[in-house]
Amino acid sequence: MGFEWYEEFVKEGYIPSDNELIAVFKVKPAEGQTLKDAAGRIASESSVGTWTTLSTLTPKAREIMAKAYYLSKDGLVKVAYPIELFELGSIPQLFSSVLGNIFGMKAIDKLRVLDIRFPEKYVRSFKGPSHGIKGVREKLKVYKRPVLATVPKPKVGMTPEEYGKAAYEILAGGMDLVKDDENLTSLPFCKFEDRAKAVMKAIDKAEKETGERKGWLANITAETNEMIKRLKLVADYGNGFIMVDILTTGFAALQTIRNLAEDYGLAIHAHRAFHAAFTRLSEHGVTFYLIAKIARLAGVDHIHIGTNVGKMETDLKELRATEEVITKEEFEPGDDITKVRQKWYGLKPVFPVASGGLHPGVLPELIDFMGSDIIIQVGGGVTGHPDGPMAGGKAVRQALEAYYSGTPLEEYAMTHKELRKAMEKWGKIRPE
Ligand code: CAP
Ligand code: MG
Repeated sequence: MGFEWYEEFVKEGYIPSDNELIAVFKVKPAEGQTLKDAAGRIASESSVGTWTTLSTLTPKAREIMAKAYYLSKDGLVKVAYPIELFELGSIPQLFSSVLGNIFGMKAIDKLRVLDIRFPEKYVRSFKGPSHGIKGVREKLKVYKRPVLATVPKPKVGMTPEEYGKAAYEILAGGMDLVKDDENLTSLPFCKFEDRAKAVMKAIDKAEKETGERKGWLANITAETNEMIKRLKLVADYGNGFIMVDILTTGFAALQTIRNLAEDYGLAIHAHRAFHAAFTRLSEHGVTFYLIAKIARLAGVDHIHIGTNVGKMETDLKELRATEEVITKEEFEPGDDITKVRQKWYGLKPVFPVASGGLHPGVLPELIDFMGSDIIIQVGGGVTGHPDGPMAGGKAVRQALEAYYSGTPLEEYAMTHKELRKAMEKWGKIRPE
């Protein structure tokens, strides 16, 4: 129509410069709309445009218009964005532009943001992880095998004393970290500071008994000023880690916390609760792969990415790519046209966390697929052991001993009671 100018945002064949941000979309136009109509709207609405032509259009606005430069017949659209469209160092503004209004446009029936290539200038405007994989391994003095964590279950419902007792048993049994669950923050029957006191006592006792370094993934998730208070309290107690539910706190809060955590020498464990609300549907939303890349920019040290054997829905190809893109210095998409090459310009790697429905019987398959440079969280698979959490921790360590000595679990279980009892209860089931 005469008042529209969306087609000015479509420049097929345009070759983006290295300094532009490139977004990859999967687009299903609404009834009566073409892919070109939809692509023009995406590039317009996520950069400088609106639904009608403007007499107020400035030369600068025209200069930084985004360009939909690649449209494929099966609905793949790539858009190039001049870097001046973005506030360097600000993740909220990235969401407000490329991950904002476009999801709600009538002309687009379904939209999924598959990947974003962040150019060098943008990547370098973030500090990234303060510890990275090496720094976390150094904190725990665990260098070769996966780092092990357990959430005391029930996920919520224990008093600080009960929680402290569970934490001691888990750590004395052999786990390196005790992790608060995603919805355990500061509750009437388990206030954050009371839990901190109980867990630190447990850590102290377990370290003395095992001679191993132990830690607490302290879930500080709350309003930002409260998170700052809890972060400082955790550091005062001498713990080396905090945990943040990064999608429920939001990236603005995470960026604040990230900088303070570095000042206090704390590594950040990122829990991704809420992600599946917008990552799971294959036709609409955002890939978790992209969320994980953004989390690396934001500077988390660990992030849950799914598993090949657990209870959470996981696409194996995506799992592999996600693990690679958060750990490698340079990601090459190979023949995967839905992803773009990404360099990290020295940003530290993020520890992949495998979690959800894990128990000793599935650990060999897990490590075969994800490798050893991971954090393995085993919640119910430790605290649900027939002989209790300490035996559960021992069973996990025995499963790893078996794996790294090349001994089948069943054989190792014959001479290791805790592993045998775990195998009797769960075998090698993959929980759903
Ligand atoms: C796992 C868990 C984690 C999930 C999150 C839970 O407990 O503590 O939050 O792993 O999923 O609450 O379910 P279990 P993801 O070990 O007892 O299953 O890791 O996919 O983000
Ligand atoms: Mg949990």
